[in-house]
Order: sequence, then structure tokens, then C-alpha cells
Amino acid sequence: MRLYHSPTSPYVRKCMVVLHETGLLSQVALIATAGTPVDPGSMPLEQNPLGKIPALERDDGPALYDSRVICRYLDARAGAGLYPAAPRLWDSLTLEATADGILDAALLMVYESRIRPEARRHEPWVEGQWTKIDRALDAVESRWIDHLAGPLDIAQIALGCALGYVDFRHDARNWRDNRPRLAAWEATFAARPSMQATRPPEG
Ligand SMILES: N[C@@H](CCC(=O)N[C@@H](CS)C(=O)NCC(=O)O)C(=O)O
Repeated sequence: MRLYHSPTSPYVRKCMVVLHETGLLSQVALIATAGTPVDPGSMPLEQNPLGKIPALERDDGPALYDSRVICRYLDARAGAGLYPAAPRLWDSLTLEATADGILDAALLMVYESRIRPEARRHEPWVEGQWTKIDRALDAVESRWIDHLAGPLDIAQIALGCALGYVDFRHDARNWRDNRPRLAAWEATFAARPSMQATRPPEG
């Protein structure tokens, strides 16, 4: 398999953590990729018409894209059980969607500050994105801690990557303030070898 990869992409990181946790890492070659919405650069446009990473070329069918699809495929291929049986499955998928929504908002904030010309930036829009993250983290702190204490699943991996990305790009927002249970969970989860091996580079 070939995974279109960037060490700073949190969506790629989800796939990488799944590769580590499932023991499939040695079956995948990583293809260094870079690009943005205004300059697709080396993005895998043939493999993903949306021009985004991750995308996965595989030996048993056409390329897959979107981290949610790739993670589910890898789990099925390895028989790893990162997707529990229903009804717990619905919780896992909803929490994964919450984590991915945090990532979407966090990435839009980065694009706004890095890509949009300064004169056209709209601060209320940036703060609106942060408000989504803030609300989602409050929901995790109040509703999802029991789920996070359960067996490893895709929701935990997605949330670990989302929190890692908030630390990486929006550290000054201090998301741990007033969220002691989530902060404690994150500290434990971030110590997993799969998370340590996939930390984004400094800087
Ligand atoms: N929903 C997608 C989001 C992927 C995504 O937005 N990736 C970013 C890199 S972190 C990207 O490729 N951005 C380039 C663009 O939006 O054109 C997933 O889960 O894979």
C-alpha cells in the first residue's frame, strides 16, 4: 500500500496511529506530499479529486480517501476491532465525528491565518471556529470520559490526534483549563507508542 503523507497532517496521523496499532505499518510506503486549497502542490489529485491527504493506494481496489474511510479499511484488513459492535459503535462514530469536527475547525483557523491575505481576514469567523472547538471539548469533558476509559477504538485515536493538533497549532488557547478529566486522559493516551511515533515535528 502507499499512503500520501505529511508529518503535520492530523488526518494522516489518524491513519498512521491505526497502522501502528494494527501492526500494518510495514505494509505501507509513505509518499511525502504537500499542498493547500490554493496550491495543490504534490497532492494526489488522481487518487483523490478533492486534492486532500490522506489518500491510500491499495492492492485490492481503487485508491481510498478520507481518514475515516482509510482507518476503517485498515481496521477491517487487520481484523483489529477498533470499531466495536453496535450499539457502542454509534458512540464511537459520533465521538470520531466530534474529533474530526475539532480538526476541521482547527485547520480552517490555520488556513485563515496562513493563506488568506491579512487585509481580508475576518476575526469573528476565526473565533467562531474556536467556539466550535471549545463547545466540542466541553461536551467531551462532560459526556464522553466513560467512553474514553473503555477499550481502544477509533474514537480515542481520532480524539488523541485532534488534541495533539490543537496543542501543535493553537497551544495558546490553553484547552486544558477547566477540563481536568480530558487533560488526564490525553496525557495517558499521548504516551502510547503509536502516538509518540507519530508526533508532529517541532516548529
Ligand atoms: N475529511 C478529510 C480531511 C483531510 C484534509 O483536510 N487534509 C488536509 C491536510 S491536514 C488537506 O489535504 N488539505 C488540503 C486542501 O484542503 O486542499 C479526512 O478526514 O481525511
